[in-house]
Amino acid sequence: MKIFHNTHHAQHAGRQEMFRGRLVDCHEVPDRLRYVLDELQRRPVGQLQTPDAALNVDAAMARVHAPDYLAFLAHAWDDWVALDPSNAERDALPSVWPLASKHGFRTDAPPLNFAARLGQYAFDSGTPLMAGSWAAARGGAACALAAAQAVLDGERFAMALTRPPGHHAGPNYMGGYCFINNAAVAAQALRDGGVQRVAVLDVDYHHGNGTQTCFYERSDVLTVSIHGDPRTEYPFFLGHSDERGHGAGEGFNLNLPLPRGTGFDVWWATLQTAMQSVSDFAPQALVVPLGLDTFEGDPISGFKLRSADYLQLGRAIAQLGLPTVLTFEGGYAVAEVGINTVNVLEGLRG
Ligand code: Q9C
Ligand code: ZN
Repeated sequence: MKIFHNTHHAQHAGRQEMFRGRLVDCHEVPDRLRYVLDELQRRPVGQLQTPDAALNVDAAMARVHAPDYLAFLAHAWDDWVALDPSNAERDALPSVWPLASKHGFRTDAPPLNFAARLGQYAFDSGTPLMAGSWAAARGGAACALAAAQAVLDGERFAMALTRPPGHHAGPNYMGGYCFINNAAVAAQALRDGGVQRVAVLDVDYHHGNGTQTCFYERSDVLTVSIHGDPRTEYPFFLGHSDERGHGAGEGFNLNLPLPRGTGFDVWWATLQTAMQSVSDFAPQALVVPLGLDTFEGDPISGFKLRSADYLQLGRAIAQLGLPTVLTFEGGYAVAEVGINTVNVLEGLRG
């Protein structure tokens, strides 16, 4: 198994996120990835490497994200500091949004004001943007592309071990700690490399709204997600079971929401349903957005998986018998995220 880690990740280190009317310390912190790397030192389950610098990461991101969104991200920090030099000491957080055009707000007259532009491209105020966010997010896309390329070259398993995470980022928006959708970049790179059908099996606690949206009208990429019920859980506005895809994509999206508090037995039974739908689709490759925030000790989530359960998850993924790319998504019980992640990888090896 090849594990591509993002050497730029720590340049993205948000200070605070908006939560219940005040700023609280960020949950999505550089230590998350450091703990995984530490555990990989103890249990070297794969070959740790960095992506080949020759990979065309900008082209791969452009296959998933809108050009204006990518241009916004690339220049956002400079624009923020240009507003006021003292902004350099503060992260940029959105504070005003156009909602959807059905509410009467216009999206055909793009604003020039930076706060408005940030709001146009973000769906929450929990995703701070700072000087190194673009370098970190772009470095993560390189990991996703490298992992997809490794699988195209015959590797059975490859992982993009990166942060910030990606599965909440849509074609033209950020949110949920995500900027670039690494899982979507990997899935599209597999398609572009000649794989006819790709399945995405998202096991993060939160619905993979960004990935779902990227492929919602397509029949060549099946998206399946097991997650906390959006009626009570983030991201709230997507992830219901009646979202089955649209147009050519109808029948190629499956959401399996579960109530907050769900334990391993019910989660495991739901995983079997998810895996059956993947098998029925007969894909030639799999992408797993791997969130470890289903863990019982997670500070912002509500499922009750235990560390040993992640070995089982790894074994189950391996049993699908598919060339597989994993992307590192959520998981905020920092002290255990390394053990839980490497348990999945150990389980993959059978
Ligand atoms: N203060 C991922 O797991 N905020 N994103 C929830 C907690 C958003 C999670 C409120 C959670 C986003 C990749
Ligand atoms: Zn999550």
